[in-house]
Amino acid sequence: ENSVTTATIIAKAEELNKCLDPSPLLVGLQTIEFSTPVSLVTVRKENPHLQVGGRYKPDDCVALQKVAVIIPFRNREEHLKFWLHYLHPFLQRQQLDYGVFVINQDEESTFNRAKLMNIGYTEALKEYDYDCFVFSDVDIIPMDDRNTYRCFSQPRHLSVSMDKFGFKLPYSQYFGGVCSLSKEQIQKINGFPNTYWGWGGEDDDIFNRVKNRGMTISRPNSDIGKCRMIQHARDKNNEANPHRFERVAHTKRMMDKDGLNSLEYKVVAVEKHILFTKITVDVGEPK
Ligand code: UDH
Repeated sequence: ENSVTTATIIAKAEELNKCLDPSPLLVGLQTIEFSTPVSLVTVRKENPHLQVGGRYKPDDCVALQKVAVIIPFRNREEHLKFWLHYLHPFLQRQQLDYGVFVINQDEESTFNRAKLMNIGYTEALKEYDYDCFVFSDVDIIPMDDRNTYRCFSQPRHLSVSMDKFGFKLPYSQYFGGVCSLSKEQIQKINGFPNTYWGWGGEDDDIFNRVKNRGMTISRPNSDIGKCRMIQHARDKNNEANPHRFERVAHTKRMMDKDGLNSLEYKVVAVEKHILFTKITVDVGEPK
């Protein structure tokens, strides 16, 4: 009986001590630049309150959401340093309880962004009771911390106003770059497709999944949604996928059999760094 009372008191105290929405620590629009390289040593010094694995939670209030940030990755170390340098302070100003997961595709096989996102979701849930998942390309940095990296009542597109597209959406159904979905929203769409090898189409497939399940896309306005992309050349083993248009036309038929329920991969290594958890995975080859 005593323990029930204690649990109730803790729950009440947490309720009273919830972090404010919006966070009082926000600063708004900031300058983002990529001309001066940053080192991991510097980024660690900039972020003394991180716990191993790239974990953080505010110590004076209870965060509104537990967010796993998932980065599909291979061979972009320089971009990752900029990402960590800008995003750790950004996420802390937003007072989120968060963890950063770099999902690193092993070897030379054709890159598979959406499959890495499924793997990130699955592996993050093994570590902590995350209720929200933010999927971010490693080369996109938000400029305004009012663009909260959390989940909303509908799946959210966060990188709505990118410098490389003239601070506009390239097309109205665009869902690439950075997005957030709650655990429930991800389960509702059977996660993401595992069958998009190489560049392109998987983001449009995810948009179709969301639409086919009767959900809509939520977005910040184009001021708050401003972000910068680090310029780069096309990567090796991520050529444009020639099957992408045909696949995107068949999302409805495929989404119930291609996704979390058909996900297969092997974890090759898990590295717990201070700034992030790196999970190296074997995603297999296109069939
Ligand atoms: N990614 C990697 N490594 C790779 C390929 C992709 O980490 O080898 C990840 C990374 O998070 C990246 C994301 O997947 O941000 C999306 O891949 P992308 O950056 O290649 O896609 P994007 O549309 O660029 O940004 C396409 C090639 C642009 C060539 C333009 C030349 N001016």
